[in-house]
Amino acid sequence: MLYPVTNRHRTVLSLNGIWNFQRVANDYVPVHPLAKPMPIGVPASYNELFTEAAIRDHVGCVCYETTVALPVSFQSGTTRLRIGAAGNRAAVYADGKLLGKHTGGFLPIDLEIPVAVVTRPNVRISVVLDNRLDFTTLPIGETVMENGGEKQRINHDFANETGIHRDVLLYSLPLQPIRDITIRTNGHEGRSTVDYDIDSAAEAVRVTVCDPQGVVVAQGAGKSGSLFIERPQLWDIGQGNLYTLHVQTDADAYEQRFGIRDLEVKKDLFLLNGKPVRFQGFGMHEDHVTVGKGSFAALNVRDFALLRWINANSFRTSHYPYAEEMYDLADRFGILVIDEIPAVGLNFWSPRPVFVPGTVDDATLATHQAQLTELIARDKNHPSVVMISVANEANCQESGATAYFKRVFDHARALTDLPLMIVETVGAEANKVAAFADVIGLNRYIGWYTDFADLSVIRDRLRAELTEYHDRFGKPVLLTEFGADTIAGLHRLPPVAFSEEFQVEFLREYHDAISDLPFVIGEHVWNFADFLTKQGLTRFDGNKKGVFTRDRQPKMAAHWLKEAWRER
Ligand code: BDP
Repeated sequence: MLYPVTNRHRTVLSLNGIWNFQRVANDYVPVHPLAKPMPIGVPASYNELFTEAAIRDHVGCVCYETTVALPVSFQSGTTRLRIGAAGNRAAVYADGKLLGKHTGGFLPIDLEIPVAVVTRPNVRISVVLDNRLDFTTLPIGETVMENGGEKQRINHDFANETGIHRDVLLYSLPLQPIRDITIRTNGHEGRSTVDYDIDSAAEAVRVTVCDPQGVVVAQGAGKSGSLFIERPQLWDIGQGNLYTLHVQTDADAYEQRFGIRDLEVKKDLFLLNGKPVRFQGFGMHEDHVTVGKGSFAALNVRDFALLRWINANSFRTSHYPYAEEMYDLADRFGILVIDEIPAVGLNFWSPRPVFVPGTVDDATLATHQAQLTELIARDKNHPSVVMISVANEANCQESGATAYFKRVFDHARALTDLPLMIVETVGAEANKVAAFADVIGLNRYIGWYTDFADLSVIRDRLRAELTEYHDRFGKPVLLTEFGADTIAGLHRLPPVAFSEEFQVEFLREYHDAISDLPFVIGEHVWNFADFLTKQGLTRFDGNKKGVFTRDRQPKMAAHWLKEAWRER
């Protein structure tokens, strides 16, 4: 699926801005315009925009609505509507008639608008969103009746914010469009191969490759083929060298960026262009004050400015695919991305096991596989995406997890050559799944959730647990999470838990403990920034493990990390 662009053959219209909004019944169909709408900003989560707790905590459906007059020029081809993400389930209507439905709040909804609709002078677009989670959604969750109303039982540590979270774009395609482009490269310094595959309605396809400076370096013809590039400028950490494949037919044109790089997991190492990578960075969240999970170019630029300032080289899109614009920036800056799908919360549903019929079963698996398919199709041409994470902290000790994850990994491997990771929390001995992965991610909170505030136990226990994973599975291990909640501005000497001083000591203990373990390929601090969660006794206005505050200002730990990561 190609990202919408404007060029001589294609036009994009943004529908971002003020829409109408209303909470609606769960069986609502927008036959008529909303009766009592209030204005709302798109994109953004609705939860933090208003003053009423009832809106913030609403469980069930809401409707977003806008009216658009389409230009006559849209009538000559195909018109599509694309919402970067909205969820958790979405149903999109034009003048009350269903255009299509989508499940999953973190991947695009892309629907064709019928000609009969495009030719009308005005079209009322309605987007009905349902935020209720169940065992067929990802993340999984439960909606239960409690105190006379529907309540969400969520099992992941970020707020289930809802809304139209990413850009809403109407775009036109020519009658014979280029539908998709797939590029695969291997990046050797002498000579590189660029294999391309183009799905085009028009037969005669011409391709040209320009190097990062815009100089033509290869040309070809046909819907698929291989091009050779001498002495390529490799895409690498901090080197966002981007080539462009210009695809041209008589009816359409598209410019697809790509990078030339080589990835390999070999024994204990993760190799990029033949060199071992030491990941240093964060698990992040798409989460900002007021706009919640809404994606904005300026906020994304700020996050990258901070990532670069702190000398991070990578991040994991915990716990769901991010807006595509984030990957574009990662491509440009040479930042490595571990692309995670929203398979989170598949754990701790005690006392009952999770991987059993009626809980996480074939219906969940179908969603899991479908989202992997959509994610890989969306992100396949981004050089920054170097690994796919298929789940976070699932109950991998359960016997039912083996068959489930075998099918998850088989599915992903059939679609991508990228290394696959699973992020674990269970101990190595009990783990029945990690053998399927190329890289094992391990989350650890020694000295926080266990042996609270005792820093002395971290070093030996962490080293032992990482070593056990390596000994048992013989794979590289990435420390994917470690962190301590920290209230910005709270200073204590000697350090106490929740103070900025404690966070520095805590992170330093982990950082030092792994520094000489050759099979540990890096560390991702939890979390880049403070973020909103559901309310809870252990959550003081959200999760405070950020090294930046929610409004992206540094805590002491950020200054320490900047120095620690400078040396490498
Ligand atoms: C880990 C989860 C992460 C949480 C973190 C925490 O993977 O989503 O936010 O714990 O408790 O288990 O801070």
